[in-house]
This record gives sequence, C-alpha cells and structure tokens, in this order.
Amino acid sequence: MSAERTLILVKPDGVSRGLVGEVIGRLERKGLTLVALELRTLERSVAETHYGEHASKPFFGELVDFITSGPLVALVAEGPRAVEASRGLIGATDPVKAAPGSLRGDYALEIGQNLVHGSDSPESAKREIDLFFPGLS
Ligand code: RTP
Ligand code: MG
Repeated sequence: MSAERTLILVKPDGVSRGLVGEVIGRLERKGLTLVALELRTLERSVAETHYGEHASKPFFGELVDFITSGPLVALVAEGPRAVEASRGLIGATDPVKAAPGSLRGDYALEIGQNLVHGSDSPESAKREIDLFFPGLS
C-alpha cells in the first residue's frame, strides 16, 4: 500500500464549536492514520505563509484574521491518496455548495468559516507539513 501524507487543520470555528472529534473521527473511520497532532494558535507570519497563494486576493486579510483568531488543531493524516481522500471528506470550499455528507456540507454555512482545511495536492501537502511539522513530510 503506497502511503501519502496530507495536512489537515480543524480551523478555529471547528475547535470553538466542539467539532474536533467529529472531524478526526471521520478521517479515522475513512481509514486514514494520524501521524501528528497538535493544538496551537498560529502566528500571523505562519498563517500568511500557509495561505501564501492567496496573498493577492481581496479576502486574504480576513482569512489570516480568522485562522489566527483562536486555537486550531493541526494534524498529519496518512494513507493511500490521502490528499484526495481527505478533500472528499471535507467538501467544496463554499459550504452551501458542499455536498451533504461532507464535513463542510454538514456543519458549515459561511465560506470564511468553513471548519476544515486540507492540502490540495501532494506538493502542497509537502510544503504545508514542512511548515507545521518540520521533518515529517
Ligand atoms: P482551504 O485551503 O482552507 O482548505 O480551503 P480550499 O482549499 O477549499 O479553498 P482555497 O481556494 O484554498 O481558499 C482558502 C480559504 O479562503 C477562504 N475563501 N474565501 N470570500 C471568498 O471568495 C473566499 N474564497 C476562499 C475560504 O475560507 C477558503 O477555505
Ligand atoms: Mg486551499
């Protein structure tokens, strides 16, 4: 079985709403394995690096404000095609359009507070894991 790793964040809205267990449970029940897990509040510089691809977007300031607004849970999950598998569990970026049954489809309404992040490609996963858990990618 070829293993791939991905970075998942339970965003501050997920932590404050008590949905950490729900997110982790779905990842585990899908068959993904946790290989790192940490509760932390991000420095702005880390958030700006993590979301660097969006630096020129009009929502960038709000995105960084939100992701640094309180503790989040960062984790690395591993399994076959872990990036694609976890993006499927998370659902579309806009929670109103996310399929019911996905995490965003079931638990979120606003694009700016959409509960969970998952790396969008193996290359992004490597970059993001190196940022959050150096040496683990
Ligand atoms: P994420 O990186 O957080 O997992 O989300 P994603 O891949 O589904 O979406 P992405 O395009 O990477 O956008 C990152 C986050 O920016 C916020 N966003 N707001 N107002 C808007 O039009 C808008 N577009 C994106 C969302 O919170 C999204 O998760
Ligand atoms: Mg993204």
